Amino acid sequence: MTVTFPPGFLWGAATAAYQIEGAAREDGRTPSIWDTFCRTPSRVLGGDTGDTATDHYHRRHEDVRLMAELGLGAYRFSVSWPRVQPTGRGPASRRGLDFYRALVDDLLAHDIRPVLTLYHWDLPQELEDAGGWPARETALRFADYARLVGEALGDRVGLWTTLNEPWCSAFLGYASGVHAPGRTDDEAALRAAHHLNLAHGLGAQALRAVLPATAQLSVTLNAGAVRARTPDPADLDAQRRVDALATRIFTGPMLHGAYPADLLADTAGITTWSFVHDGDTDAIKHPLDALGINYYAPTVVSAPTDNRPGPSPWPGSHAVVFHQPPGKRTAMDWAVDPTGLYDLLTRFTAEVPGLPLLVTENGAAYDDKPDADGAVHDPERIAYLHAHLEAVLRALADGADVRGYFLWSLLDNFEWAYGYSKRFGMVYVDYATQARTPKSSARWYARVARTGRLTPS
Ligand code: IFM
Repeated sequence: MTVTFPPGFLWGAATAAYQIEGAAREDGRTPSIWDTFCRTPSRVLGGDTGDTATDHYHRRHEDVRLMAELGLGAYRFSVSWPRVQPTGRGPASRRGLDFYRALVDDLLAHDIRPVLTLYHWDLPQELEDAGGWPARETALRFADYARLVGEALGDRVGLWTTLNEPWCSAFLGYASGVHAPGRTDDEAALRAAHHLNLAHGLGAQALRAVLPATAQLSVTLNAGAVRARTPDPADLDAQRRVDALATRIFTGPMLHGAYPADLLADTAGITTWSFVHDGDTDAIKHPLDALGINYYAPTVVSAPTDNRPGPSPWPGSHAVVFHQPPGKRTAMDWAVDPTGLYDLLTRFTAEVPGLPLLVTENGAAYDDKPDADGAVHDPERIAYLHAHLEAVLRALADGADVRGYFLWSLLDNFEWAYGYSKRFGMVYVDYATQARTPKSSARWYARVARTGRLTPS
């Protein structure tokens, strides 16, 4: 099997605004749902907030220099909606946009390709107060926001992503409530999923109208690599149900122009889907230039042996039981299993031939600590990345059209409900001093990116 990636393969790292920027109250930024959620007792471990995060807002230069030193060819970041359109409506904030203009200029000056995500979970609180993603209006607001950012940065950003992991926004945010805004209402979660889909379609349309013809549009999904625990038909049915809620609820309308019939049937006891208006699915199926896949671990399911009521991110999930796969785990307690990545890449190549794929996130949290000399050795992360890049190579060898790989994450950062307790970065951040120390995985990844070859650690 080849150990060399194709020429032009994009090597990058990814971050998200709320997880790294800090400067939560500067230059006119208003609270997002995550600012509010962090201030709600018991929602985020240790009461952590993104107020300061990794202070990237003030350390942008240093961080871009670090990326250049690590030889990254691309950087995937997200724009903070409440920073560039503070009330979620109306005109853009010049100061907010200036930050991203300067960031992109810095990246381009270092030959690093900017890959911009419009929405990585930080909905302006004012829009949540007006109904949030369960309200149709939010999708219209998103299209407006997309146009503002497109007009401001279209001359210098070539690859655009509408949404990051809409599954998390809809189901963790509105069904299980473990993410902002913390609601637990299955019907609202399904509405949210539809309005996120609509936001994607309308946002893509708005971007297309203002971007140069060469600009590329994409969306990033954390498509589930869902497996049945046994080949028993009841377990296979559990797999089908979860696949519908994890993946096909988004890929159905986005890639094929319709919601899957089995999803509509499975959720008939929760909603009539009357919030899907005529013409919505046509709008959602906007032509894309790439599909972003985020992958961390597979999901293993079986048919129920008992009922487990209570808030869950899977509406109707009493019909499914979730299992921990055997084997190694990361600090998130997620299984290390690269075959899930291979499965997703080959699945989408078969499902949507001709649509290029990007691995827009992949990585692992471990309990990294500096040694006595201040160095941070993370051999487990290197092993994780190595195994997953091998899976990408296998998928490429089997015909998958994978154009790039973005390591999650450039820096240790705010890991949502886990606060700062989980470290995903290839660069260690000392939160007391904000000092950045590349871990051994960063050196290893830099070598892979430079040579395009996978070498043993
Ligand atoms: O940190 C998150 C990121 O924001 C979205 N994808 C998964 C990562 C790890 O949990």
